[in-house]
Amino acid sequence: MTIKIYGDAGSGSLRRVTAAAKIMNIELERVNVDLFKGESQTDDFKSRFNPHGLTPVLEEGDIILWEASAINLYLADKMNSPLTGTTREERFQVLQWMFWSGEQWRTFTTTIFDERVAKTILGMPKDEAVIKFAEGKIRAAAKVLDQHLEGRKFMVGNGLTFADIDIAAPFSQVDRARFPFEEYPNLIAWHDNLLQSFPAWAATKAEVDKRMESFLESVGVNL
Ligand SMILES: N[C@@H](CCC(=O)N[C@@H](CS)C(=O)NCC(=O)O)C(=O)O
Repeated sequence: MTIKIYGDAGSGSLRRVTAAAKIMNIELERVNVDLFKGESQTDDFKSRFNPHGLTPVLEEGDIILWEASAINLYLADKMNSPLTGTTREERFQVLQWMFWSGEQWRTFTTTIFDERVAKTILGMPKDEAVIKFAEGKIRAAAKVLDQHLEGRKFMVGNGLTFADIDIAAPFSQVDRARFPFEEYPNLIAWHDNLLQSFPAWAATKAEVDKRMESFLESVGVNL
């Protein structure tokens, strides 16, 4: 059965799914949802796909699923993929980092993306106090990641898992949103290794960059 994935090529959340699907050799039918035109915020999209108006969304037959991590676990379950970890202990460590990255990591990188990128596009003033608060949270989390990644190539075990993909996701927008990642050398080295070792991670980065840069240029926004 065809697996459709709805999302915008500029989205780091969609990228988590498209990269993982490539790595698992799963073919997805992409359905473009232009987030800059608000296409996920229509009543039709919300009632058919995701009441929160967020992407990515997976559709396979009668199954509709949102949240990139849940979509990835659904896809991995079909393939018995090692992206979920290779032992029972690893599988729970992968889940630990996936849940953590949603609440303690991407929440704050998304806040900075909204302040520095989305608000600039919308012509709204940035809130420097919010940026400062979110950067503090990111630095505290990045310090822990940096220590964890000392001498490691992967977040869990000896291979790529969803822990890496979920934590690496904010690197999709780092050039535009300027998260303070450069202060953490092990974090940078770990991400450089992901880009070099997994062509799907590099190819999907190029896709996000192309979409974001061409949109920003089309509306004359210089961040
Ligand atoms: N926690 C969600 C985040 C989804 C999300 O924030 N998606 C953004 C794109 S990266 C979106 O669709 N935004 C549309 C909007 O805000 O209108 C996930 O991991 O899938």
